[in-house]
Amino acid sequence: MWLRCGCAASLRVLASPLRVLGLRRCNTAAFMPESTGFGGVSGRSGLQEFSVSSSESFWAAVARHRLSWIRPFTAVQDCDLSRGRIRWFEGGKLNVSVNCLDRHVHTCPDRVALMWERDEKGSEVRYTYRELLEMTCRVGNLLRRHGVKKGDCVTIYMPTCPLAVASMLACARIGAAHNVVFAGFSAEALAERIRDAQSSTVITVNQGIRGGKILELKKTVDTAVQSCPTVQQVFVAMRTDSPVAMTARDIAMEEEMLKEDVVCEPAAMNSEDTLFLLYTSGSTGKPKGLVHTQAGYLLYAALTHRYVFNYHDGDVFGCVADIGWITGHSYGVYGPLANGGTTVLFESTPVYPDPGRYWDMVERLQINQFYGAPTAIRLLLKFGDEWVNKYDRSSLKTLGSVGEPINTEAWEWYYRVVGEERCPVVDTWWQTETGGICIAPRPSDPDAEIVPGMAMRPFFGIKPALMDTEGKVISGNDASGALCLAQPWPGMARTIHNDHQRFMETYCQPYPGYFFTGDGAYRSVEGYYQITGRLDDVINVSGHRIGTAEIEDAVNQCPAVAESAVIGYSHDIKGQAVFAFVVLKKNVDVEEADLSRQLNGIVSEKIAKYACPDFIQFVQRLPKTRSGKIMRRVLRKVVELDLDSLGDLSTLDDPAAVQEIIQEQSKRSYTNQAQRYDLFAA
Ligand code: 6R9
Repeated sequence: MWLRCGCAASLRVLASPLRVLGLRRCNTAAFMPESTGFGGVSGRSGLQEFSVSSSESFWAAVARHRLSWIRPFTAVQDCDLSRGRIRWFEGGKLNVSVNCLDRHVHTCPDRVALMWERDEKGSEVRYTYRELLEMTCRVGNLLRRHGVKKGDCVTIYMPTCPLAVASMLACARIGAAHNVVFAGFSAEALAERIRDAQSSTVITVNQGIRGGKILELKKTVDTAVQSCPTVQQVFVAMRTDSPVAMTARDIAMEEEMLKEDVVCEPAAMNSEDTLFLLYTSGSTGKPKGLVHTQAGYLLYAALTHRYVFNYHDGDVFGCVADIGWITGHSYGVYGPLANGGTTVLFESTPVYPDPGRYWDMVERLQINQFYGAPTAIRLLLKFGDEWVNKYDRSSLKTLGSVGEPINTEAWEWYYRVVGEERCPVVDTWWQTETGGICIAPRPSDPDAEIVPGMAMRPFFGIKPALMDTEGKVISGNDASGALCLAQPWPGMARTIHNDHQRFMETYCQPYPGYFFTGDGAYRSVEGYYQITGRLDDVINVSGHRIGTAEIEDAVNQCPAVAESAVIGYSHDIKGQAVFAFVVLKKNVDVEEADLSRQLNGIVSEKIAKYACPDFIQFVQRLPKTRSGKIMRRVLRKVVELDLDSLGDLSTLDDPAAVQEIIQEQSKRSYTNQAQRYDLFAA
């Protein structure tokens, strides 16, 4: 049973005067109150220029104004990107949960903080700021009583729900870091993240429920912790009524929470203490635990939430991302709560029980800003406009998109059908590493143009740079290059947990003095940015990052497999899908169909279902360079049937390998195979 303290009251707060004023060129102070101290800065573009050229003054004013400090900071920043040293607001002390809860409880205790859109349609539950604070304090006290200390890292393996949010905030309250692991990850993937984070405490639920299907989360944790010697205790909350087997290590969470006080002394944290780890895929097999710290992260999440989405007091913010991803952290939890907002926690899928789910929810919860992923938009547009038009969407003011490039067709449909051509669509580019949105069409001067499918404008404090193949900055417009960020900003990740060297190699060393994003971008004649995709071996399936090396590692564990090469190819709904080329060991005599099933089983067991190959082609050998590197670039062209641009094959050890694969491909008609769409990955 979910613990709820007190009664739920839904109180919508009146629009602030700011909403009425909007952004006027002449009224910069009404748009951003801090700007009165910026001396002569006017308009959005003036603010952007100031935020980049006088970055210290900008961030100091914003940090003083928007965060509650226990002790003020003494230095705004101490950063050197070339050395991978990133520090903001040092000397300052604060508590993130106080910033997200207590200060709003003082001013508006009965304002709704969370609207939990449960998987079961029409059974939403609201939590006020007072209730969320009480729940957080109980969890904080519970964790403390069970020995969780400042500096520990708690792994959270839960569906998107209020108790997961309270658990995150409780960690922040007592000074522990959290490590939320997406509840779709397998036991092995979970175990790897628990071990790397050295967690001794895990929080989970008996079962999850998504799209009407039961997910045995506690069982997954049981399997995972068998290979995690650090784990001493597992808190188990009850999402469904089904009892689960409890071991000596397990603690019934709600039962124990009831014994705790609703007041919990917040820890005074240094600005640069760790707030959380979040694992994400890179171009090697091992996921990276990116480290985000307290003040800078929270400030950046709050500021972007306020200005990119034009969020105002009283609005209902509907981010449908799972809390297991950075989007769920920054725009499901921290950004909206730091701003005293009302945030929706979406537990279901876009098509459950039918493809009208999102818009039914928009009407029921009166959502003002809707933030979703292109993969879901592409899926829904195939079901037709009726599913959208059935519901009243007049509450909507801004539509957001995140996770991958949004194609023009999906953008147009989102704008025209969902938003009735009234709501700006903000295509927001950012990453787990950046902590918050870095490039988006808004904020901008009022009525400034928005170009479909373009992220367009850098946010305050963000200075993008495009690099050519020689590592030089490209100065002109109408040019493409490797996207870097030329100066530090408070929201950026500080390091990779236990592996600063990898942080340096991945982000700081490719272009010394710059942060390298791993993405390519085009800068238009007008100076707008368009993200063109990853430059490394990371693919993006339904907006979820996955390294080709991670999938290859899993596939190669099958005893019949000698080696494999995994690539991403275009897929009309998922954005990218997974194609695996597999070389079998000699004398293996298994039906290909059986082997394909086996390999899919291994990938879903080692990683997650969404990482399973959509197609597997068994080949005699892989195209390699003379130094033994697999030429994935060539395989990608073959799969995309772009045989005219295979490029330079002269470095190949044996070009006949490519011909063999092409011949093998032409024997099969991949287009006839139904494209599998796995809802769990949606
Ligand atoms: C927030 C998030 C980051 C990678 C990023 C890029 C891709 C995200 C995008 C986008 C084009 C957008 N990406 N947003 N590509 N347009 N609006 O998704 O974080 O899971 O770390 O993924 O996703 O390739 O580098 P994360």
